[in-house]
Amino acid sequence: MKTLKIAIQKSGRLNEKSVEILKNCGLSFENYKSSLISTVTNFPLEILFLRDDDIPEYVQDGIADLGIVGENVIVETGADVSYLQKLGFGKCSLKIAVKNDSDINSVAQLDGKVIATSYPVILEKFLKANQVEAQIRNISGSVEIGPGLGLSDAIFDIVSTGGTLKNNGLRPFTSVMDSQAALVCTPGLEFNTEVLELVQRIQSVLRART
Ligand code: PRT
Ligand code: ZN
Repeated sequence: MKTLKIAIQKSGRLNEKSVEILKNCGLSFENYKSSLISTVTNFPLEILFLRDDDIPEYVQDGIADLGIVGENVIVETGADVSYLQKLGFGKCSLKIAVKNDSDINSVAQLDGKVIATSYPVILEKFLKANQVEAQIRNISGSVEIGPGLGLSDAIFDIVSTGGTLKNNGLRPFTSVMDSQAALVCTPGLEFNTEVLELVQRIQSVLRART
């Protein structure tokens, strides 16, 4: 029997819920803050703790067989992975927002404007689909600060409660995609016996919640 590897976020918004769902599946493992790998003692599985950005490519390349990561990160990296199950946590939307007093109210009005984002791939696809030519400014964090500093006319970022936008004097005007954490696997592993067993256990944990 092959020991599978599952990649989950080491720390951040998805870490706790990822660990929780695996434990609720009856998997027994140590979860030390400092360890990057943990062996499940009652199932042929190892858990790799990684930066979320690296998970889609690790799964695509088969370095990890499975992964738990936000759909937004999968789409942004363009990794070729197979979706097994949406997990119902880490829910958010990717939205375009402008300053409260901006006169931009439609996607077409973004033409010729500067948009700051950490998700340039998703944004570029969206703009292309809408035949809008805007300049994308790739920023790795604190994107919401851009319009206030005159760095950009708009931002494209993750929104969950909307509190951060509000606190920075921004209003969202269009939603590009919804996202949540998903269980994915390397293409071709969908019907592996242990993968199927794990998916079944996760589905019964999810069913018990509703
Ligand atoms: O260190 P590592 O690279 O692993 O983590 P990270 O810092 O890149 O990601 P992390 O932990 O912040 O987020 C992991 C995933 O959680 C994201 O890829 C999304 O799939 C999901 N998620 C859900 C969110 C949010 N909700 C969210 N609100 N990711 C980020 N945010 C940010 C948002 O950009 C905003 O700046 O949180 C801020 C607060 O949001 P509001 O709207 O609630 O104010
Ligand atoms: Zn990240």
